[in-house]
Amino acid sequence: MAKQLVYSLVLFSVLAIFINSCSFSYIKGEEEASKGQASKIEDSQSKGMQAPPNIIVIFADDMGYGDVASFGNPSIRTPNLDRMGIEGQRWTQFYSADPVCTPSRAGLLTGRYPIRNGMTSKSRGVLFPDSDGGLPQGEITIAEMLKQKDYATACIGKWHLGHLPQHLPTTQGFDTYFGIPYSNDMDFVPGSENYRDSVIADPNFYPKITSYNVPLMENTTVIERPADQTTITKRCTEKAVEFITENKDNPFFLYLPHSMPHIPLFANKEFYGKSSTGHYGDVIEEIDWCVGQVMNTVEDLGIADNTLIVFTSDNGPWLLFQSHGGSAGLLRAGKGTSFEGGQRVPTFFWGPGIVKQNTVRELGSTIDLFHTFASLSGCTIPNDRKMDSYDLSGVLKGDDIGPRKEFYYWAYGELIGVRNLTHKLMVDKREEIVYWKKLKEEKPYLFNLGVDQSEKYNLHEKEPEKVAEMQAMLDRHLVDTEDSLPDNLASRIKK
Ligand SMILES: [Ca+2]
Repeated sequence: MAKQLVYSLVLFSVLAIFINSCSFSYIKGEEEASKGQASKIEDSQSKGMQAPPNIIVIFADDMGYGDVASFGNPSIRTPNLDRMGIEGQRWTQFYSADPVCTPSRAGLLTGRYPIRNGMTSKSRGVLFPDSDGGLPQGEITIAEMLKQKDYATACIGKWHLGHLPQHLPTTQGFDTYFGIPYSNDMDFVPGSENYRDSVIADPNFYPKITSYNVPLMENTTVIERPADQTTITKRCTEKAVEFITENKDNPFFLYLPHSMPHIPLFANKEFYGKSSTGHYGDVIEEIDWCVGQVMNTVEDLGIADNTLIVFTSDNGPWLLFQSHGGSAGLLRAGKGTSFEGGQRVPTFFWGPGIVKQNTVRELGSTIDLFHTFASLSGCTIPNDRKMDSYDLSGVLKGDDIGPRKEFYYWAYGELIGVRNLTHKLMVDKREEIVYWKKLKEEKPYLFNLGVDQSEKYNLHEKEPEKVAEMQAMLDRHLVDTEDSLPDNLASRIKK
């Protein structure tokens, strides 16, 4: 018995020494790793690694794929946008998150399909002045994400994610806000001229500012009503230049969503009547001027090497307004539809120290800006929710091929279609111009976008296996979005 006790004690001591030495070496390993990390940080500091990059997103409203010279427009002059593509990257297969304003913006800012945050609806396409909803506070925007690295943040332009105080940009991570809180055609004054009828009667029709009683806001205060829309692009540009200049010494995020070229079209007097393509051309040329002002400012301040500028559009052209509605170029249909013209948008990335010159034919989406900016800035993306965002930074730097291999087309709270690298399946049909009218054809469309960019040839009958494969993708995505937030667009302010 005593022998057994001594034996057990010896065994216990040996075991204890062994365990102790293991944990010691484990702790030592950790210490060495942390020493290594510290020396890496010191190395990067001594090598003068750059601070997180400044990020600027210029977001047009209803600007089509075919409205930029380097995307094929033969008449509109867009030298600054074209320069972004020549020196940086022009993306030919880049998608807005949705074919209409509000959901598109929700997708861009949160890195999630708008269905996930309840920002697409079967009953109302977008938010209106009588809406009481907005982007839920629980959503994390790019501006909030970048606060991990103390970015200064500003939203300058059209918000359209809720105009009530509890939904304004200043509640969603933006330090400051200047612009109009919803679309520039809202608050229509009864008795004013009907825009569409007027344009059809006379393409040179010029609207009155007073026909739209839209407020102009600074932070949470209305400073002008109706907003003088003839100077809206100019004033937003001036505010943008001011913000960039004030923050040249610290990382900043500027979100610059112009309210143009959404109708009613207004251009500043320096641009009005100056293009060869009517009011629409005037407006695009003014937006291009804005792009030039922003690029010149970062160059003049000496911060171009650590600044990324992105230009894209929230959805395709509003074809309902004919010559005031822009062009999707070779793509089919426009705003409101899930054809390519509705969501494939002209997109550029520019930043001499970040972006490697290229024409990029990979898939990308405004939804991917979230993850891309997180990666470039060293911020983390949320891990407590489903994200749909891909990191495009490797493509921007010229190191990687595109990580996005599929894109889902949502509209009006419904899943309309999906594309992969070559094919696209659309299971819901709507009229191409009057896009809110559903068509009663039962057979879906299958297009091979690899060879048929204009979606002319329906392969549904010819390729049933491909239809089944892509239908399975839609089915899986529907299951994956079953836990989405409820509709945040439908409810109205009670009167
Ligand atoms: Ca829009």
